[in-house]
Amino acid sequence: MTREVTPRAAESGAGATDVFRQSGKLQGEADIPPERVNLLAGELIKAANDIAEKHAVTYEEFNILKAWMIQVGEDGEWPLFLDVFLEHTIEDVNTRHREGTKGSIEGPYYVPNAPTLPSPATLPMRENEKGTPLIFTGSVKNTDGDALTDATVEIWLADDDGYYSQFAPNIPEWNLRGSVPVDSEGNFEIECIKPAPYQIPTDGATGKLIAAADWHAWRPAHLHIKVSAPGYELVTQQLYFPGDPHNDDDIANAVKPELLLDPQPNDQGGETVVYNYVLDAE
Ligand code: MBD
Ligand code: FE
Repeated sequence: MTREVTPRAAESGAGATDVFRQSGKLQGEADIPPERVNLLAGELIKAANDIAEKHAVTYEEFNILKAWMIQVGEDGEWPLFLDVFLEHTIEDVNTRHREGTKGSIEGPYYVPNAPTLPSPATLPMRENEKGTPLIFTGSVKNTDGDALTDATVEIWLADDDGYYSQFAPNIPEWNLRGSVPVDSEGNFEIECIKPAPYQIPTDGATGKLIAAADWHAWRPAHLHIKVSAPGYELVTQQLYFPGDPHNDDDIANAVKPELLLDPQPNDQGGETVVYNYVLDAE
């Protein structure tokens, strides 16, 4: 997949909208029963009316809301907006039953079918890719402690400037993205860089709302991971680094204490992080 992209929010938003449309996530759409639509849409509309009543929303505010919602669509930022402000709760209620490893939100910048790189793997990177070299290593087991030797660890991360390949210009297609089957013992090792803190696009409709409300647009530095194995629940996750000022103040509310890494200096001049996964059976 090749897409013309520039660093403007509308282009990264349009990219995220394209990726969502192609993702197959809408397959079950027609199956949501009317009772459920009535309940959810009804309560959402009631909540909006309650807010309008409680705060005596003016016509000026109502019209700005309309214009802003039109702009979110034009900028292609509904995936971004919903993943930042709502996905954390969706993720939480859908993974509460798990005994195994905690997940986190997927966000708008996952692209399926990244190149397969057997462990130990080095992610696709540019010559002189900026950032501290990072070795991410660990194991994948089930809740009984058995190694899952047919597991796959997918990983994607922003570069040192906070840009994701395929959503910003002039970055090789699969830069800092890969799909790593574990070794015969269920272990993996992935070499990449330590990601930088990430600011969500400020020039699109989502950024305009953030500025207008006097919020900030930052997410802490994070790795995105998906760990899968046949017969087990997919873990979609993010991992974070201690000391990041936005770990306690993530615009997307997606940090959990279980997702903080403990980086150690390694003898290659970079850092090593270890994370061991436990998957729940389906
Ligand atoms: C990201 O990189 C991200 O992970 C989320 C959840 C939202 C916007 C950008
Ligand atoms: Fe991200």
